[in-house]
Amino acid sequence: MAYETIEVRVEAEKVGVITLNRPKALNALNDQLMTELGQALKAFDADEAIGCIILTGSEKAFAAGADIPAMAKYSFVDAYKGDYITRNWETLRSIRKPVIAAVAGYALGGGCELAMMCDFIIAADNAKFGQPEIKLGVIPGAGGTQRLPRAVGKAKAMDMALTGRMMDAQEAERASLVSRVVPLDRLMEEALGAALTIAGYSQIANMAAKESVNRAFESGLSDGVMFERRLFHSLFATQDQKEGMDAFVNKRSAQFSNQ
Ligand code: CO8
Repeated sequence: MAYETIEVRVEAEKVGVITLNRPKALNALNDQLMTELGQALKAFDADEAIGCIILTGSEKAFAAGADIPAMAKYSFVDAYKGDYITRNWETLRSIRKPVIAAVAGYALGGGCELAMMCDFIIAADNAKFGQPEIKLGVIPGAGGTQRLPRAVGKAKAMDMALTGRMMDAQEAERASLVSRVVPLDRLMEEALGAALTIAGYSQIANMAAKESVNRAFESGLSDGVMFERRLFHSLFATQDQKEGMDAFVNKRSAQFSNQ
């Protein structure tokens, strides 16, 4: 499919890479971009060959937020009834394969929220995260006030949401917003390495792991542990479990069939 605001490619026949591509607007997330991103994510999710997806931007900006000029004139009725700002944003949440955010430069407002909706974030050392919506007279609208405190705790989340200040990559790693920080010129290599590792595992186990970790944010400990246990038990019905354990026992590398 031909896209105008994103670029899509496949690496090593098993990793789908989506690059946000509105360089003149620092990858500001307008309706067209979010629609195209949703289409590309769904296509990779449905592609049997793809085991992991990377979402990235440019060296200067992952995304500088929702498109401010596009939403500046909206009334409440436009925003609420037309849903121009928020539609398509939930698509990322529905993707079952692992999605890694490879973030360089600015990840602000909706850009920070988009990164947090991915399964984990690998940051370049020039990455800057922030929820500066307060400066525009609004607040985060794609989960920032909910996901940020879950990632970094109340104090830093309040600090970010109320002052609008940016957090650099080192602070983001200390605060557990990102899983790793790497030099800018190694960002894609590192993200691809992680994605290839994941894509080499059973897609079913990957989906189950993702579902179960996400459950930790939706349930109490006992319910979450029970959810995990049921998924764990159910994986014994897969060929991949037989293959993975047989490979270990026989000291060979596993070849998963995603069955
Ligand atoms: N929207 C549209 N265009 C943008 C945006 C944006 N968010 N950010 C930057 N641009 C454009 C600039 O207007 C500029 O365009 P032009 O050259 O035509 O003037 C170009 O990108 C380059 O930007 P700057 O010249 O400002 O570059 P600097 O390096 O000087 O500054 C900054 C970079 C610090 C990133 C600065 O551009 C900035 O502060 N941008 C706005 C950041 C921001 O406030 N983001 C939050 C937006 S609101 C939001 O995201 C709400 C999310 C709600 C999601 C709801 C869905 C559910």
